[in-house]
Amino acid sequence: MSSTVILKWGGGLITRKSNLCEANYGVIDSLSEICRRFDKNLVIIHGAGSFGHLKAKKYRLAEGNIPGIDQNTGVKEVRNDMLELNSIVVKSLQNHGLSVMTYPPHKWATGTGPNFSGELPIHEGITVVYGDVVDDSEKGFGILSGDDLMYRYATELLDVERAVFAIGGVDGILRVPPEHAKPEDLIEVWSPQMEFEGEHASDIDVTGGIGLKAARGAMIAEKGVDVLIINGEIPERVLSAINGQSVKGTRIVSGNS
Ligand code: IP8
Repeated sequence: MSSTVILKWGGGLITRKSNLCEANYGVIDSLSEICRRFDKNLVIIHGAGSFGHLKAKKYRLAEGNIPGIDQNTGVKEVRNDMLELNSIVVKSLQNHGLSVMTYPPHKWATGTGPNFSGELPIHEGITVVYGDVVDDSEKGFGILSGDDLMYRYATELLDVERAVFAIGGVDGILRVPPEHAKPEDLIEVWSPQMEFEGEHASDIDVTGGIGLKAARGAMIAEKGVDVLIINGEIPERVLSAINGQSVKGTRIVSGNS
């Protein structure tokens, strides 16, 4: 049986983050092309970018049900927008000849954070899931981040070789915010004891930005799985990372290793 790589396609990588529901088709196709070039099983978990965060912020969906505010429209719209982004991703992979099955999380997962409930669906070939608006028994609904799905897939499937977070705009975790960063500010090996001034666009993002990826990455590394954060705009890096070859980026270690 071939092994499995868990790969995040960050929302800021596959969409234009500040323009509502604008996909970055060029990047999506280049990532699909990479996925054709090896024979491992793959779980692709894509983020939301401008198909999720802008409206989720507007309707305050991450806070759950707020009495007196009509959030139903927001829940429906964000679920539909995410289905649209998901179908762009799936079509691109299929156009590259890949066997893909997608499982919208609002149909099988409940609750938010790393301990959400639901049996992880899996397909022999490429499994696609994504950050979504899910039902929640206490809050009514909430936002389940793709980073929490990364944690669960990377630690619960039996044959996981590594987990790779491909993100947009940066080469990995930087010591300072990207606009001030020099090449030497890339942290090549990061553990939770190390501080960094990660940028979190909280005016746009309803989940945790790079900080959440680092935190979930450390939880994955703790279970003995290799974790990398890399720049997904450079397709060759994604290929090297998937194949376990040395690549520019940040390797996350648990701090106990
Ligand atoms: O971009 C967020 O998922 P993420 C999902 O993976 C929504 O954190 C709908 C905002």
